[in-house]
Amino acid sequence: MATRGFRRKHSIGTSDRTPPGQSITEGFPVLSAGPTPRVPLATWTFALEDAQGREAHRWTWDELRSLPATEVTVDIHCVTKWSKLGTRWKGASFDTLLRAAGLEPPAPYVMAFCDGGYTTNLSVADLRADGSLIAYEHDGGLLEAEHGGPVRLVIPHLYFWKSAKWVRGLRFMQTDQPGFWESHGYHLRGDPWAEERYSGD
Ligand SMILES: Nc1nc2c(c(=O)[nH]1)N[C@H]1C(S)=C(S)[C@@H](COP(=O)(O)O)O[C@H]1N2
Ligand SMILES: [Mo]
Repeated sequence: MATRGFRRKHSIGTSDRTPPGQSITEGFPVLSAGPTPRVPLATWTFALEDAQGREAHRWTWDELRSLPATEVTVDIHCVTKWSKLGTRWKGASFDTLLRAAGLEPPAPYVMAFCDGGYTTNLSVADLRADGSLIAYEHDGGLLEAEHGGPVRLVIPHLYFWKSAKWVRGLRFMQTDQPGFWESHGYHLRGDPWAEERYSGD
């Protein structure tokens, strides 16, 4: 297995920042399992739910955007083998949400849920990792709908399917349960540096 510091000097489209099997793209491909949902910002909310599905806290669009913001510049890696280096995002960190809600995580995992029905599972530790964000801006402008606007997760140290577009909330879970792609054979965690593409990798 290739390691992070390994340089493939003679291959085009990789660098020491591309995980094994990935190639750099200059574009920004759109990968969606269904149509792009459109939700009016006036009724949009983002919720944290306890393990029983009870709402612990919710933010409107204006409330979310008035929380202390975090900006990150990160590399992203899609399991379909493209990587994009140096992407810029702005949003609220998970710790900012917890602090604003006055909550301690009641369980070690979450299921992210989205408009359109997409779900993906994450650990609280991965949500809290450096670079992870609940993002509403990309590259200096509001997040485009096709890329997950108004709000998406950005979990750059995991394959990009974990970065749920059109995210509407996080439901805490006591145990790690598969989301949409994870129940179709993809890895429960999806670390690109360990090539955790499929369950069993
Ligand atoms: N709600 C939702 N989120 C999603 C997806 C999706 O189909 N629906 N696709 C995932 C996959 S497989 C990838 S690679 C990225 C793609 O994000 P992009 O379209 O902005 O490149 O979003 C992830 N988040
Ligand atoms: Mo993907």
